[in-house]
Amino acid sequence: MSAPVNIAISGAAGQISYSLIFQLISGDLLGFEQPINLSLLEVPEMIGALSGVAMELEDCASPVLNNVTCHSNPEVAFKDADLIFLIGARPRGPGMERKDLLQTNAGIFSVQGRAINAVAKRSVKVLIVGNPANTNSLIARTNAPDLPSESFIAMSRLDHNRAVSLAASQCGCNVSDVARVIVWGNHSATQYPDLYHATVGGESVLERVGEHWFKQEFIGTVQNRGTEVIKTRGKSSAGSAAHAALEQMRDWVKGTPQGDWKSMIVTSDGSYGVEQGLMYSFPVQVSERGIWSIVQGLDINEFSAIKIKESELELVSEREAVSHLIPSFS
Ligand code: NAX
Repeated sequence: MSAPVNIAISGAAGQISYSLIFQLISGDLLGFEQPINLSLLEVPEMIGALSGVAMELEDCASPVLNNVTCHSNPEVAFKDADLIFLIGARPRGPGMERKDLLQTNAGIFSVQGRAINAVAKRSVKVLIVGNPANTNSLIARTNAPDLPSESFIAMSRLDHNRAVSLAASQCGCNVSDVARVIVWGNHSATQYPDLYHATVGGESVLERVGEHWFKQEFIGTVQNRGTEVIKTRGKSSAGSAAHAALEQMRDWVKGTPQGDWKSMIVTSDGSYGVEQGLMYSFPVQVSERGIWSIVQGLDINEFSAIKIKESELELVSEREAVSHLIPSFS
């Protein structure tokens, strides 16, 4: 067996982590042959509950799990981490707007960005899940100036999966037949799920589903899916979010499928006119060596250009609201 990979998780006693952690020790991220060390981070008042999760992990007797430790200090939790899931944040409850979350969560991610900068491996990969994910990842990234900006990405995979699932259902096909869906922008109601490049069995999805359904049904349904889950379940998405986090990290480590791309929130290099430095969801391909790049050269029509800009402007205003926590904008 190879040396264990160090995986750190913040918000480890929360509902998303409770689903994610058990997938990790089943080998779903790195394979059953790859041992892992889990370093779990929580706020001090949740350390008791977190110890209960650690007990359950031990009770799984998983050969994948080499070691599990619980922490309330990020500088200890992130020490020598290879992979980090930043999930810990205050979740959105019924009737709560994302803007209310912005200020509450911004402070957490500046502290954690500095801790990662100080103690994680220089090759660390950090996936931000906690909302507002784009702006939290901007704060974490800019507070880690000694690490490459490529080391920080945030999760739009749940939105991407929702879009793929809805498109497949409308086409009457399996999700594996649908490729090249894009979710642009912010993980918020301004996100733009785009089917103009999507294919089903190699043919245009839009030709199958029609532009009217795409514009009148599809976009709004994907944008509001998180809110609908909260209304229906009484809690925000957890199992699907954990599944998406695992898939996004796995694609980042092992590469995206040939001929397809996935939506990921990454640092903008100015592609498609999005302001450089913003954390924005783009179509992204990842090489087998784990290097991501934004897919270039896609035709953007006027309808898409307006939507892409709208989400960019929302992110600019989020950035302004937390500018005191951002050492630089690039
Ligand atoms: P929970 O409230 O169940 O768990 C969050 C956990 O984070 C709590 O146990 C809390 O004690 C802990 N925490 C808070 N501050 C912390 C800190 N400074 N350090 C370490 N731990 C800390 O929320 P859960 O449902 O697990 O959701 C977690 C986050 O994911 C929320 O911000 C939520 O909005 C976000 N989501 C993001 C999604 C995305 O697509 N990017 C989708 C799902 C989800 O809504």
